[in-house]
Amino acid sequence: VPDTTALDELAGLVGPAGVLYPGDGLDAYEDPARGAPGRARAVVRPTTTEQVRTVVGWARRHRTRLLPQGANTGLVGASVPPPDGDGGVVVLSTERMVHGLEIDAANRTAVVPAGVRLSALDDAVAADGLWFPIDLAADPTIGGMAATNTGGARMLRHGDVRRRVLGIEAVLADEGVTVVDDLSVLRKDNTGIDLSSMFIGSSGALGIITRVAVELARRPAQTTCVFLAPTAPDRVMAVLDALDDGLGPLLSAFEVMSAESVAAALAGVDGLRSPFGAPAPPELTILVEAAGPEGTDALLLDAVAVAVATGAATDAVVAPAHDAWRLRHALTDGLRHGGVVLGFDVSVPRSALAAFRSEVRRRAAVELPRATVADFGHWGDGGMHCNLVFPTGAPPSPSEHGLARELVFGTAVERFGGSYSAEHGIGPHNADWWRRVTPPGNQRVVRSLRTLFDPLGVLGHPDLPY
Ligand code: LAC
Ligand code: ZN
Repeated sequence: VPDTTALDELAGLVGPAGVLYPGDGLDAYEDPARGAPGRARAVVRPTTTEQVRTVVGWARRHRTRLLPQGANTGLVGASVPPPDGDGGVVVLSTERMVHGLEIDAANRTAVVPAGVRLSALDDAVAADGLWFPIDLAADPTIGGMAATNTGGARMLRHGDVRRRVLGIEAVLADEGVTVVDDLSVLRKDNTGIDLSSMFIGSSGALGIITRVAVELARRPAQTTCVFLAPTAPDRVMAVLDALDDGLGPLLSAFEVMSAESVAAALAGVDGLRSPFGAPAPPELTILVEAAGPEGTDALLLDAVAVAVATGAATDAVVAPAHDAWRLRHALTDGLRHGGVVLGFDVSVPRSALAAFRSEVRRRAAVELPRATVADFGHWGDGGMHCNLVFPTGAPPSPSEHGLARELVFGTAVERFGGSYSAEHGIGPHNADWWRRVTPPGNQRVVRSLRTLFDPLGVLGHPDLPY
């Protein structure tokens, strides 16, 4: 645990406004979007890459753990200090690293300081007809998005962060406090091993990402959404096929929401409308988005008509895009109003989604009868947010929590060859599964990188598995 002298030294290095102490109210840095709050010794807020180097050098000298944090919207616990921590962890917030955004509109790229929020980047490039087309229910920082390799609801069309990053600048915690300068804005640059890629999805354990070069996209002229009710869960992929055939690359999202999730959102969040007007939502509601030039709406309606004609869907209604996404993004919040949510972000091959879902429901009815399964997710990418909701007055016991993890992760990974973290990355919430299923050789390679980049182990959450 650093003594006050060490913190005084830190304030001397980054200025008094650069360090916040527990008395300053650290809730925003200690309360996660999901899970238990943590406790930090202090929060340091550097403004530049050079200041990050200074802070990392300080952490090395004092053997103090630095926990990089963006907007603290992560869902696997990697951005908040440990709840039972002795207060020894210092949060390195990138929130003041927002100056010097460089936009090349004709190249459709931007070099973004790590602390810039997704919404701020979109605002800055809107006048050029551009956007960073990763859609989330939260507003994270670009550095955090890179460190966790965020997926989101338009991954089907635009990819995850890894697919849109052209280069990264990061500060290592090696002896020289090296700056890895790989900020290319070239789409084609095949000059050897891709260093930037190592930091994407690293949860901040290999280096502090300070700037990110990203590929932007043209904003579509027209965005249209339709809700569809599939005839049965195992016909959802037939609906996707019909839409793919009719829309090709114009198909930009294919989300599926269970009746339990939609009902919870309608009950718990104001101002939402039931997709099909009826009070009880169907077993599954598909949200389809098509985005492109004028005329995209007509193509979407034709493709929907084909899906209905083949018998894969029974009902379809056009919804204003804003309303459709408001409902979709309200699901997590809605569930939280209705109970205590254990959320699991899993994926399986798309062909196995329906079977996975019914197996989880079958097992949950037997093994966790107090829980309601309320799933929704990115079926177009094989992703499912598999939530188990317990009554508010009777939250899950530790043994129910353990059973739930085993049930959902075990079914996804061991039964269906899926992943225990489809898009939310690695953090304390799923570190045990990283150890359990990552091949031992791969674990050794990751730990070797860690030793090379951060030999003293001062970077990242102390409960990461590497
Ligand atoms: C979503 C978050 C939970 O898709 O990933 O809403
Ligand atoms: Zn998601």
